[in-house]
Amino acid sequence: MKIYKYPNKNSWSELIKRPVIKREQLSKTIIEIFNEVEKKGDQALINFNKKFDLVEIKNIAVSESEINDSSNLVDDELKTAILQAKENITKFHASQKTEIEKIETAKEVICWRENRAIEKVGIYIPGGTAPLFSTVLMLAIPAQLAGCQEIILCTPPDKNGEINPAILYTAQLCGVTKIFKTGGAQAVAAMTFGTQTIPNVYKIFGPGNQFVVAAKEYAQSFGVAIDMPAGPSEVLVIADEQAIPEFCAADLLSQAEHGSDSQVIFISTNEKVFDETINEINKQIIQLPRNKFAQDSLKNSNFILLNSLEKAVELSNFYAPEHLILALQDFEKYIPFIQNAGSVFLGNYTCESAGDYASGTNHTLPTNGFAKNYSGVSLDSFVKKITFQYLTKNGLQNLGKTIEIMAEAEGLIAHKNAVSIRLNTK
Ligand code: HSO
Ligand code: ZN
Repeated sequence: MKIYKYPNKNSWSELIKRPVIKREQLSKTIIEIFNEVEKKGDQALINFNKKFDLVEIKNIAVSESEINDSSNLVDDELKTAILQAKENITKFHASQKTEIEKIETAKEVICWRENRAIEKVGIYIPGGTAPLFSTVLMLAIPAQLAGCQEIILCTPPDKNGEINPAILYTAQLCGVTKIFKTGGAQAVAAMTFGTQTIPNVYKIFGPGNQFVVAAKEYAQSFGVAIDMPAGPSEVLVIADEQAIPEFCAADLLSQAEHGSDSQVIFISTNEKVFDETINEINKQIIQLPRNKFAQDSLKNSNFILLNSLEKAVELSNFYAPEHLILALQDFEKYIPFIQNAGSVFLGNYTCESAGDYASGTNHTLPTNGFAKNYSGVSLDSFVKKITFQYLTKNGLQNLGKTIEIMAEAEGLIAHKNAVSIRLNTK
């Protein structure tokens, strides 16, 4: 970890640097994989399973019986926890529904917007070291609430050709319509073009490795939308004198254990809290099973002592963290000044894990500085908004002159005529 005590403002841009991401650009590999899937469909996916997942699979689609069996393989305590999380995530996302509001912008000129669900969406869930069934909740629940008709899920199989039962259980619980055993760039290609078994989709969601990220970027050139640009997960904690070092350390480590490239930033205005948090990290880290990831990620992480909370918030806005924890006495006072952050956790008892799993907010959030211009996933991510308008003859009479003058000034006489012909004006 790198420690900075009262750094000069000139050095701030150094402090907010993210670890350089090895960008697997739209490389030959991605293009080759897309070509192969477009040409050979399911057979290409079966071949890629052999090559990358070291497993031979006959049916890419997960069967009914595999889905039903998954319920017996998840223990009751975990099922209850998943159900509780589902309830809270559903409540929060359902509250994002908006009423249609018809606005009379001028007399008898009526405009409004209506939501339409994106008909077909795809969720990607990575394989690897942590089975992210919580991400299934975060993506499938709003998709179902929005009314998406087709919600498919792709995830790589393990060496026995199986998918973690908690992922299957959560997927069927949250209305995922079909699940497929395919991962990496080839899964993204399959959702982009469709294969004999996998339907194509209009928008792809979910985290993944560098290949998946590059594949999602490439998918956009075929008219498929994606949730947001991705980067490694990150947290920034701001702590004043009443913050509890044990809690701060635990929160920082909860982010660090995600992966070697995760980034954690700790800012404090109190030297005692600052030093004790660092000591606590060194104590807690040795107990963690994912100690190696946490150690690696801490190498990229910055611990910064500043002399005011105003400066701390300014630096945080500059960094634009995915997660921001305000371990502050007067956190309410600072809320209006938070300009760039994906999701904010207030006070000593609001750990990031609450939002990662079960409080109700979404954990698919903008990373890598994109909190400056992107929101996290919400109900809105699964809908499009269509505008409607209705003008009566009186309405057009009221607005006609304005339109005619503007059209003429742009030299677009056919536009002007569309009004004049209705109103018999010249
Ligand atoms: N912190 C991750 C989400 C997650 N945490 C999933 C645990 N499981 C990105 O927001
Ligand atoms: Zn997490």
